[in-house]
Amino acid sequence: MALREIIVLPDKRLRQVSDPVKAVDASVRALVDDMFETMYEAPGVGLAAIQIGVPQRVVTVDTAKKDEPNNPQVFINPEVIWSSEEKGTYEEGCLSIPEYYEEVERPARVKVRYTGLDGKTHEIEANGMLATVLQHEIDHTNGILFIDHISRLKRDRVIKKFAKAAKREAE
Ligand code: K1U
Ligand code: ZN
Repeated sequence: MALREIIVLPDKRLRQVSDPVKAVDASVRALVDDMFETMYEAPGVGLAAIQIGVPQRVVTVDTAKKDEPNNPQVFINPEVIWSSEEKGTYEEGCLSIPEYYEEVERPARVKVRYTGLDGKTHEIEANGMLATVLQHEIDHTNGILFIDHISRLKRDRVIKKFAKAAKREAE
């Protein structure tokens, strides 16, 4: 297991569409181990492989509350196959856009098809926090960020702020 660096805005890799995983082999299992270590250390409730610079469609999630035991979940090649008409609003954050939070409206319930670490196809119907985090992470695998779901004014403001910070750091 290894702690990996989380890439942040304006890193262009965050806009990359990740490749499907062809086989769940030892390299995918090692990637998943690194992702959990990185996600728990951050801390975060989800992570997509592209956030550590690996353009593969792999997502880790743990939405367990503080007083509950860990509930690590792995979604390989996840895709939303159904979403509810009903919407829900959550204040989202992103480990790749540190310390920025904004309300985002998304379908309240989704059905997701994915491959598990067992190499088999599974489906899960999610609601609440899990539905939000899954949609946020699947967006990452498609190069979409949660700020793409907010107003242009707010998005431009946050992109500018992170571009400025990166420029300052490079100087
Ligand atoms: O994908 C990511 O950047 C991780 C992100 C997931 C997420 C959070 C909230 C709504 C949608 C998606 C995070 O985990 S940000 C950190 C966070 O929300 C959190 C961290 C510790 C405890 C509880 C929440
Ligand atoms: Zn994110």
